[in-house]
Amino acid sequence: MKKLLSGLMAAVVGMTAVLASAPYISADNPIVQTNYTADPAPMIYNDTFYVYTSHDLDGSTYFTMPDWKCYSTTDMQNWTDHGSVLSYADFSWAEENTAWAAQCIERNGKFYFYVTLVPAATGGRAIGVAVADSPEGPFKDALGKPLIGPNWDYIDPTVFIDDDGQAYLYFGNPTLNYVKLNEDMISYSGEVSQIPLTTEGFGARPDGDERHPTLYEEGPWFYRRGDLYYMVYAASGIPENICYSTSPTPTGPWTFRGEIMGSAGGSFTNHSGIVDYRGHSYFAYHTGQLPGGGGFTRSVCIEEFTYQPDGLIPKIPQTKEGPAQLEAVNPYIRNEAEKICWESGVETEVCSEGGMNVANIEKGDYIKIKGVDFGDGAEKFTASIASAEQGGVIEVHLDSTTGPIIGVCNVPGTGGWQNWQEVSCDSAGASGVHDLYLVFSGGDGFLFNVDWWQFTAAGGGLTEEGYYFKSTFENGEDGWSSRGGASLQPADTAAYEGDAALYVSERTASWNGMMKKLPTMHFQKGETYSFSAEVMQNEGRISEHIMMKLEYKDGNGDVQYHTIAEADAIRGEWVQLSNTEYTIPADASDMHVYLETADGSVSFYADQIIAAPAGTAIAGSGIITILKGDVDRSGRINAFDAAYAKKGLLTSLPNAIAEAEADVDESGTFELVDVVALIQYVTGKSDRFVTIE
Ligand code: FUB
Repeated sequence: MKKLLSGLMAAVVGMTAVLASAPYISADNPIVQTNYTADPAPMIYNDTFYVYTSHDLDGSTYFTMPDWKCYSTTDMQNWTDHGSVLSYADFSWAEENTAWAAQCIERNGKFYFYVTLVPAATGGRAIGVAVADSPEGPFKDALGKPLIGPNWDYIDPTVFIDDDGQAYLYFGNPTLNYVKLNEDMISYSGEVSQIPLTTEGFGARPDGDERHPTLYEEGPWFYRRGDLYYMVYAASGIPENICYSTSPTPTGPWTFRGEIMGSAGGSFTNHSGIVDYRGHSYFAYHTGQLPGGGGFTRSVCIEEFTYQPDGLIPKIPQTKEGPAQLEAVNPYIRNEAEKICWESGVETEVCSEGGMNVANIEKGDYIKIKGVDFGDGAEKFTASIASAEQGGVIEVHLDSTTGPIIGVCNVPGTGGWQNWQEVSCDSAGASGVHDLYLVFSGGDGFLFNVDWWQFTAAGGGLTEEGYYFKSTFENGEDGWSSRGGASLQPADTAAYEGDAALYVSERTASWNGMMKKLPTMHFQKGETYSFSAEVMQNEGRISEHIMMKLEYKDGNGDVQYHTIAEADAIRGEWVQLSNTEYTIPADASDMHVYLETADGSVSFYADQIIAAPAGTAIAGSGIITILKGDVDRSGRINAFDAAYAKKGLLTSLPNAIAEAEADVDESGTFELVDVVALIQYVTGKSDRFVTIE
């Protein structure tokens, strides 16, 4: 990089002066505003999207970079700041502020962080490796010396573990090099190999020279998708764009595939990373688009994209909005204040309570949290605050810094910037999904710090009976909607409770039925709940199997189905589908509860559908236990049952329960073959219900 810079410093310095006046963009890209971030390295772990970044110091006029930071999200819009996870100072051999691009990868529960540094004793550049037990660190230098180098070319490590377990570490500017890492991930076998930079492999540079024969410049990102290996890299010199090449093997031959992202964006470098998360593909890069931003004060941005059917990557535009939000924020659990979509004026710092807190708050500063689902409404706002000064006020707004105020919380002095205290205020006027703005006001100077915030749902979010919801369909569909085109009609032709039930008809397949979205304010992955529903069918077979199920998206974004409760519904009888200890799968999002039948398309009624805290017993019709052959319900199967069934065939059986018990071949209809099979059984001619057609 030094050689690259030496030839280009004049142009770069001129360019940063222009770039420093980049427009202030109050949008959701760049993803971090509390400090400058560069060289993003995304990593998916434990259903969470982490991004590791390098860190340009404020006001830098060169790559003055002290440490690496870590941010995470599960919704792609609100990012939790995990602070500085590793610094040049953690490497005894490294020169100050030379913490350039890095990448982290997990193997066997350990996290390996490959970094660029300058070895103080020798100069040049080198790749170091640090290890941690958690994605958020603390990371420790694994070797006490460089893993590879020194060599001026050795910057920008990218690491990938192939399906056969072989790990590759690529790196380099302007050469592209790799080593095969050993299984311990902190040593390698063989020599450093150099990839031949051919124009077929890496494109033709119009003004190419011996050192830069192709478009390849630096910042490689290496990964595999299906049978294709991808090398995505900063290209074309100054200003850099992002191009990529593909190969059928991990080490070539490479084929140049073109440009992914153009060079606009207020930074003369770019550096990218690509990952898939919850069924979406994401491209991380950096620009100079924050206030004061430029070529040495960069900021990480993220875009969503879709691979072409042949696996090629489309051109990706830089946007202010970034990716769509994947799930709403639940305001009724503790939310870290450092989980931010956008902020103005604040910073973050290490919190004495663990994690980070928001600090340096002055009047007029604000934090935006995108897409918060208030459900039916909130009644209280609580925050954990600390102030060594006079405190101030948190104004809680919806949708913008001047949008409706849903709470005003006075914050007192607490005697110290880390002396934490909870403050609460009434909240009213929020329901449904809104962006949330915490707007800070008070006197001059720093006001207070915030560690976390949380709302309390109106009425605790529970019905008077202590349920999350109860649907009785007395006045409508109670938030249930059609699944697969079934007709839903609140009807008074049947009811388990009150005067009406929901009549589900015009089903054309067993999966058609009724569904309801589970609000995030109450229903969380991995948590346990009690569910109950009353169902009744009076148009189908003697018995129809009816199920209450959960439809959700798993960690890969794929739709999955999970049974909550099921039962046989005897014609004309209400039956309770109930599970007082149902645990939502640990990777679930976008959850809907629904009712369907195991097969067929019979119409049915549903009533008194309840979701409640785990363990809540819900009184209902229970489940009718059918003992096949026990037609007179005596508890035994004998000649009386055969006689009763025979008579029932000639006249009729008293009810559907008796019919279900007489339907010994489980065909769904009580008929002559059932009576014959029953007689064979009770006379000892067969030890099973054998039907003779
Ligand atoms: O951040 C310092 C250097 O700038 C990186 O190592 C390069 O990839 C470029 O982004």
